[in-house]
Amino acid sequence: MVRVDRGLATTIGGAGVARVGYSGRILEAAADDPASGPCVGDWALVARWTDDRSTLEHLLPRRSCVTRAQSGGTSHAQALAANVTLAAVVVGLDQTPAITKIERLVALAWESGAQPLVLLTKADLAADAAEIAADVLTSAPGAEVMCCSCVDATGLSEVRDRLGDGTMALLGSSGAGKSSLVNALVGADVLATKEIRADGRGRHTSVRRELVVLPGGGCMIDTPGLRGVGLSGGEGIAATFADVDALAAQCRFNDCSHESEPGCAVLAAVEEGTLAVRRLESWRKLQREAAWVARRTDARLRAAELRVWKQRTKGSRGHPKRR
Ligand SMILES: Nc1nc2c(ncn2[C@@H]2O[C@H](COP(=O)(O)OP(=O)(O)O)[C@@H](O)[C@H]2O)c(=O)[nH]1
Ligand SMILES: [Mg+2]
Ligand SMILES: [Zn+2]
Repeated sequence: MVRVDRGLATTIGGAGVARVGYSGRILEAAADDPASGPCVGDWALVARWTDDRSTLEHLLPRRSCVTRAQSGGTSHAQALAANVTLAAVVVGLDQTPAITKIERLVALAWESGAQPLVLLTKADLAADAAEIAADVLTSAPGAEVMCCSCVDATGLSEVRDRLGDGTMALLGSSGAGKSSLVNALVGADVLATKEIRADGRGRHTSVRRELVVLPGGGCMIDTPGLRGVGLSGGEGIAATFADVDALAAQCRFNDCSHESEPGCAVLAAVEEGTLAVRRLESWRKLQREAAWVARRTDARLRAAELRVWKQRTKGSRGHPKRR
């Protein structure tokens, strides 16, 4: 599936590119849990009807999926890109990289089940790109960090090689250079890009997620600028902060809160200067947030169970209802 719009998806298959509608079952499942609805990168079974209409009947299980906790109101998650091999956090070096934002997106990338990668774009604008890359690596242990530029083509072939015939999702703020990178790898302007506004903030050019197949194999999934990325689980945070996690395992108390306990290895590392206070604070913040999302999700599941139970008891009063 290369594009998903309201009620319609664009697919590539044996018969080429097609616009397909959704079956009732797909719509029902998506209404129940939006994250299980059709997503760019999904593999799907499509039925072709005699009147030439096509409908998407079944989604194949995802091997990985970049998912964010829905921003605003609900605790429903939203699937951003399915079946990616690399989840790339794209950061433009036209500005000083915001490390806390990178940590958050890297945690999201870890949660996807794909290999996280930080792509520092616009390397032509930074005198010390390699130094920044080394710095970013300490904030994202286990992730890969690469630099590239669409202007002087630095690093583009390395990115191309790293992708191979896999699929890369591009995650990052609007204006980071995601669409430009896709165009540079394709060798043609297949996606619209926009000039940065005078205040340095990107304009939202991409409105939808889109999968682009590169000449020679491999796919790129461009996503619209991500604002307000909520994390839906704790595993991504643990992976992103593997260094802090390892320290926490050495604390004297199992339930150490790393606030003031004696024998706290985390606080000791801060004291020694081997762990940045900034990093400890951003770890705490993301953990609080994940705990909040987990509570909301629990509440939502309980409400759903209650609905099912009410329906069942209604059904047993002689009006059996088909689900
Ligand atoms: N100097 C420089 N500018 C770039 C590079 N890549 C993208 N840009 C510029 O950054 C702006 C935003 O790029 P765009 O690809 O639309 O960002 P997106 O919102 O992440 O898709 C555009 O003005 C691009 O010309 C690069 O490698 N070097
Ligand atoms: Mg774009
Ligand atoms: Zn501790």
